[in-house]
Amino acid sequence: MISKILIANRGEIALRVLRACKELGIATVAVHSTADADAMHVRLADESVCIGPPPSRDSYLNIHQIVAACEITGADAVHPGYGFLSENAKFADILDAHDITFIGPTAEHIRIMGDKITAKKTAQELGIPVVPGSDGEVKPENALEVARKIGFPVLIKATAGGGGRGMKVARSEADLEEAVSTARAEALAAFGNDAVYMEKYLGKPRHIEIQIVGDGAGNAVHLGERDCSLQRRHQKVWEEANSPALNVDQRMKIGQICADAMKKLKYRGAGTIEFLYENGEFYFIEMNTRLQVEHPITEAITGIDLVHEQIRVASGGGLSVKQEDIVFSGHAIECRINAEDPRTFVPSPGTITHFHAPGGLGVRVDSGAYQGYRIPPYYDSLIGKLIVHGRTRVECMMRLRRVLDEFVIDGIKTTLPLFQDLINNQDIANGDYDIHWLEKHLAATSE
Ligand code: MV4
Repeated sequence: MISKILIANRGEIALRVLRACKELGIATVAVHSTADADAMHVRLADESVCIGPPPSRDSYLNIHQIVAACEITGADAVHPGYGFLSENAKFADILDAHDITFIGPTAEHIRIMGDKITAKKTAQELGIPVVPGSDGEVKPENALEVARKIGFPVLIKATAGGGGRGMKVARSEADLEEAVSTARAEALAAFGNDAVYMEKYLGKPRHIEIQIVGDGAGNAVHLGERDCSLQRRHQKVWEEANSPALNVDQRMKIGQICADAMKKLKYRGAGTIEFLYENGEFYFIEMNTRLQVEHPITEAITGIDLVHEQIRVASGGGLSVKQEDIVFSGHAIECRINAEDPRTFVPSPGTITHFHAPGGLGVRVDSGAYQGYRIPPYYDSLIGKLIVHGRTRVECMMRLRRVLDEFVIDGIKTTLPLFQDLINNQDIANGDYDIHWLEKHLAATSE
């Protein structure tokens, strides 16, 4: 059993995890850098420990400090949130060696999914459809032969990649040599590893991801999909569940494939299987072995608290639900509220002089922000998430329009005006968008 959880994170996700712990009657420990002493999650936790100066590597990424904070407070488990140490296999191993429960998958599963080639190979062996491509790593001298076999256009990706770094398109043979060498150089600079692989390039896909949870003993369920196609520079901006592009049969079919794969893997914890979706087909790209930012839209349409499930399976308690009990009800949209200029996306830290969150039926605001809160400049600019639920997509959109009008955040720039724009756009109303839509829209409306 878990009796005290240390939350190794900050901001809205630390607060989110804290709320789940409280609902389960589990004691909480917040950790924070010196820049976050006045954060909401620190105030609401039962205990808190300052773990270092503002830079993440000295505080939220400092494994020694976090383990020490567990020892000092007697925490018997750590929830890593997302980002920071959430997909760090070495951290999971170290906690294990200290008999502290890591609320997440095994270190082995984190490692498998952290290497994109091993992840793809594993997914394929588990029966998940993958993007056609090279069989593992591609060396520069073999690139042409592999690309001809796949057919142009092809995409070169970094094995250690993620977030689009070390990714280059080659539209024809003439582009190939340069694409491979720049992908390798970028991969080496970003990840210290220049290994690359090759895939068929999909031109206008949607990004659709399946939420799964497993108990580590061979039981797993899927909680449907999220459509995360609306993003800018690999940062998601707006997510929705269900995807406007899928019908119930497609949802249940790909969901079952993912749940069955996770049963075979004996996966423990929450995870997300990411696909590109084009012309009615799903193509696996990667798997995230953590709770994701956009998990609340799945919670809204299923009524299932994913952090409760994570804690249950980490303590050996098993899943609270069977697949046949999971019902997908209505539609949910999440808007990521960043402290950024809504047009340039330049960060805008500073003091919030006025903060009024909206309310009413179907409205959830996950945020550690409050009036008078000073946003430190050291971390990512996500200051909150607005999640709106309705019985239909139309009702959800109408509600979102009402809710955006109520939301007040003064003193800093935020991305709220961007959502005012999107909610009035015809393509968005029609659900007619792919992974390139938002960047094209921003370029077209900045002229
Ligand atoms: C692709 C692709 C097209 N074809 N793979 C971007 C980050 C990464 N993790 C995978 N990515 C892509 N992989 C093939 N074979 C296009 C992207 C991509 C993308 C994917 C999801 C969401 C937004 C994106 C924006 C640009 C490119």
